[in-house]
Amino acid sequence: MKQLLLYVLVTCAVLLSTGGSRGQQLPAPGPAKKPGWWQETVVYQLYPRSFQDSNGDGIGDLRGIMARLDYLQSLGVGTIWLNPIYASPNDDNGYDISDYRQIMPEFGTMQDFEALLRGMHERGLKLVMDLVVNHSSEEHEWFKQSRSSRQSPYRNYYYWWPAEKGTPPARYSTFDVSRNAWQYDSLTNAYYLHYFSVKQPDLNWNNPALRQEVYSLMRFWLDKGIDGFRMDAFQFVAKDPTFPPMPGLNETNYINAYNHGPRLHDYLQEMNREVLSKYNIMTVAEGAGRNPTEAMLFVDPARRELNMTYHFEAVGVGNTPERYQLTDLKRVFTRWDSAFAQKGWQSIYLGSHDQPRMVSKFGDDRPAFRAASAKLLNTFLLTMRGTPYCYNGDELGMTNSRFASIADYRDVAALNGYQLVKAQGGSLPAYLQSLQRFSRDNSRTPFQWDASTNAGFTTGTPWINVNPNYTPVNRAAQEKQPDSVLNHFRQAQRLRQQHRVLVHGQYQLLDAANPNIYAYTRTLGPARVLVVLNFSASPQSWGVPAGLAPSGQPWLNNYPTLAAGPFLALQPWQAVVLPLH
Ligand code: TEU
Ligand code: CA
Repeated sequence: MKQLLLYVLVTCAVLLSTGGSRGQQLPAPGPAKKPGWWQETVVYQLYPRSFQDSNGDGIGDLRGIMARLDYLQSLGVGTIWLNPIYASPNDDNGYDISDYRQIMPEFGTMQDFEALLRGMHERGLKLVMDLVVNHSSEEHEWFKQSRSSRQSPYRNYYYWWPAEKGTPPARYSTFDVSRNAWQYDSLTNAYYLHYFSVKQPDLNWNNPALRQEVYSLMRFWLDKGIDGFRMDAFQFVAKDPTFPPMPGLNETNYINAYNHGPRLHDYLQEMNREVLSKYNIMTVAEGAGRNPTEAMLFVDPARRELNMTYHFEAVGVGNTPERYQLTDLKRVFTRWDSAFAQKGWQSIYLGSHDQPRMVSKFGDDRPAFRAASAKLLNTFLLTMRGTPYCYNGDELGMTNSRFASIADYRDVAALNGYQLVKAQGGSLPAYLQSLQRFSRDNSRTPFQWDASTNAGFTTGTPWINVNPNYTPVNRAAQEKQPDSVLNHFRQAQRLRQQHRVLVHGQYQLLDAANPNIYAYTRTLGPARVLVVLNFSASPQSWGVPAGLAPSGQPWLNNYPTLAAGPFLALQPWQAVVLPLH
């Protein structure tokens, strides 16, 4: 099982030590400074391929998104992060880019993009684009040139190892069918490096010409008016071009080993000087740093690099064969919060296009508990310090798709993992079972708009099957129910906008050892709130600590009532936000 997990885990779940503060004694917040807009926004991550198809080809597109702008605005979120929409042969759903300045024809045209950006700005929504520059597609013109000859001016845009030097020192790849990150290319008798699939050759950041190309394409989009970048796999971009042997490197530790290569921060500081500092934008690096200390290097304002990062440790807590322990989740979130209490900023998320659905993993997606637990998780995301990220569909409590057959999967990670298990004579049924829990395709199924065919996503055949639970779980039904997951999300998000304490307030964990209840306070000057979350399917009684007397009605409650007193009697998955005296 452990071995199988490795094939399917699609996170950079860095294996972090468990040390660090338990957060009981937190330092006072730093001096008041005008916050950046990116601290006070809520980000909605939108997976364009699965959001809304406008022309019946079964693939979501920009005009589809445009048709849903009023819905996005109705959520109250401030920023939309679009997964890649650039030209791509789609080996890895757009994370393999063949032209950074073109829109993928399946998604639309540059005119469509410009209209979409205008439409968002008119509604007060900001737009953040994915920036995928650890690697390109093998179909990018740079790579075609690079591969054509050892003399090509583009040769050093990528990493090549001449075969006359022998086999290159071992490097592992995340998606490769044999896990080898070196691919032999007979045209020039050399190997090229690919940390991801064989069709995603790694770009050579040691080459200043390549870096200038990246800065130039960043300006291209920023000058169109976009509001920032989510920087894909950025912790991997820095590499020692001599590729020294890495003793002890293996299939489980390579992600850590590749993190934080030489000159990574030189590149970021250069990028900041040349590009980022010239715009009022949001920048977030994916997976940056193996621990909070390393992550701080990216976001310490004095270093002039990025605004925030997001780590994998919390989502990694749920990626275990057994169900996760709430105490682990609390420890991880608390440790990261305390590391950023004085300076820097972080992202808060539980789901993404690389993760299974948050309600299936951290909540309870059985019909009796799905809605309550989804509301609880949204309460959590929207009451933590940091910028919350809502992955599209999580505002409805969409669940894992749990496909039965490999033919239903589309993700290169799942398909190549299957080939690998097969080649090694492993158990394919066991692999399929693990995909039902961990595959990235669980969260990539079409958005569930209504109860019509294909959930209102397309009039054609969807590129990936719709989750069959779309008849009970869809947006149209939830619009009609005042207490739906959707309306609760809107309420929670409004609450965050109204109360700065929920954005900037100091976080203090309570009752750290409680295996069922996640409780914390947020404090900003005189403003103080208590958040109590019952992460279990059974009723729980929780004794309110002395000095934390709630005043008045809950600000937010996912049940109609709360039995309060010296003990809170919490219903299954009940989540309450209580103002304090
Ligand atoms: O992910 C990079 C990353 O390291 C992981 O979270 C990734 O899912 C895992 O290593 C692959 O199993 C980013 C994107 O979010 C992901 O969708 C892309 O597939 C990947 O980069 C390559 O571009
Ligand atoms: Ca389409």
